[in-house]
Parts: sequence; structure tokens; C-alpha cells
Amino acid sequence: MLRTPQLVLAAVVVAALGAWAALAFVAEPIGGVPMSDAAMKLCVSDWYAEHPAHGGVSPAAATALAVDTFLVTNFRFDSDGRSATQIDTVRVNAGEFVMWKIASGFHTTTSGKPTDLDAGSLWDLPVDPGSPEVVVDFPTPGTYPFFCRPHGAAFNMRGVVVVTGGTAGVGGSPRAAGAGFSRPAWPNPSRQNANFRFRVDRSGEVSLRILDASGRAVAHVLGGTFAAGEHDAAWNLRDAGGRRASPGTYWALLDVHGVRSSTKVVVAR
Ligand SMILES: [Cu+2]
Repeated sequence: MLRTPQLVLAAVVVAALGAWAALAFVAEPIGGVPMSDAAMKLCVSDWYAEHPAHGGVSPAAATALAVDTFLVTNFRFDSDGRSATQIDTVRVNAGEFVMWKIASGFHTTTSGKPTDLDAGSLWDLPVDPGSPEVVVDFPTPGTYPFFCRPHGAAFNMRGVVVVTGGTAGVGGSPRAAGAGFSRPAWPNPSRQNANFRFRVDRSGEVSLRILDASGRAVAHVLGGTFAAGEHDAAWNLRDAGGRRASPGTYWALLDVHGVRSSTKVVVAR
């Protein structure tokens, strides 16, 4: 006989666990009472056991490429360093990367709002001691709300990424007035030179580096003190040893007194 009591029992337990896991993210635990680390950990690991994490970019390139970061803590996504603001907003240009970095607890970064039926369709990633830094790329302009699965509804643990067009000066992107690339690299793909234009909002240290797709530094295009204003630079598609970079995708990473921005460079065959 195939249908033994043990099998039936196992099926009941699995069904109950499934219902609990679903419930845990809809009806929150004791409302407003902080969850224990163990409860958070269970919520997060159960969820990703059944719903594969997706939407991030490879950690190697990620850390260097992220232009802004949310610190993930109990129970907020903090990007402005102020605990008084519950829901923080980060603004990036199209094509740039945002990092979520764990500070305490077990959380997720999940696209959408807690009540959305398609929540997590763009990205859905654990942020916990097991994956302390996760990075998502934002190629398309738009407004991207996100939340933490265990804490989005009960603790209002949410945030927003606003992505503006990569070509500043057109449509007045919020970062156009600040420091950073003021237009995408050109020509793209590049055969001899990749050209850059960037803006320095106040005189200070500037560095422009080229990273390969795995986040390794390939070339240092410029470094030094620059005056406020618009500047141009070019990369001759050669690495630090003077060899031509192999065809593929690279990232130009600009730091202007600590403000980071990035733009993609494709080296043609
Ligand atoms: Cu959380």
C-alpha cells in the first residue's frame, strides 16, 4: 500500500508549513512588536527555499559599481543616515547600480509594494548575513518602490529607487546638476576611444577608472583635482600595461569627492 500514514502526515505538515510561510508575509507577526532574529531568519529562508532569489548582479562587479547604498537594518532601509525618515529614496541615472547592505537582522529587498500581486517580479533578494551585499542594476528610467517581505507591511519597511534618463541635460534629471557623468560614454560600442563627459559640482578630487565585467580594475583614466564645471576625458581602450582591452562590456567608474557614478562601455572587436 503506497498511501501510508507517514506519507499523509508528511503531506499535512508540508501543507501547514506552506500556509504558515504564506501567512507570515501577509498577516504579520504580533503587529509592531519587533521580530526576533530567529523568526526573521526563518521567514527569509523559508521564502527563498520555495521562491528562487533573482534580479541581482554578480557580487564581484557589484560592490565597485553601486553608486548608492541602502543600509538594511531593523526595521528600515536607510540611505540618508537619518533614523527619522522611514522611507528613503535614492536617485540614480539609467544604467547605474544600487546596493543593499546588511546592518542588522534578516531582511529582503523585493520590488513593488507589499500589497502588489506581482511583488518581486523585478527583483527579490535576501539581505542577511548569508548575502550581506546585494546589487541591482536599473537600466530603465522609472520609479521603483521596494519593501522587505517579513517587515514591509507591519513595520512599513520600504524604500524607493528613482531612475532618471541616462542623458542629463535632457529633461533635467535630478543628478544632472550634481557631480557625475553628464551623458553616456560614446561611441558605444567603441573601437579606438571611449569618450566621457562629466560634471564637477565643486572643486575636488576626481578619479575615473575602468572596470571589467567582473569588477576588476583595468585602467585608471584620470585622477587629480578638478575645478567645478563640465570636463571631457577619453579612454584609449588599453589596460594599465598598454595592451588593448579584449572585446566586451566594461564600466567607467567616476568618483567626484566621494560621489560615485558609472556608465557602460562596450569595446568592439
Ligand atoms: Cu525586514
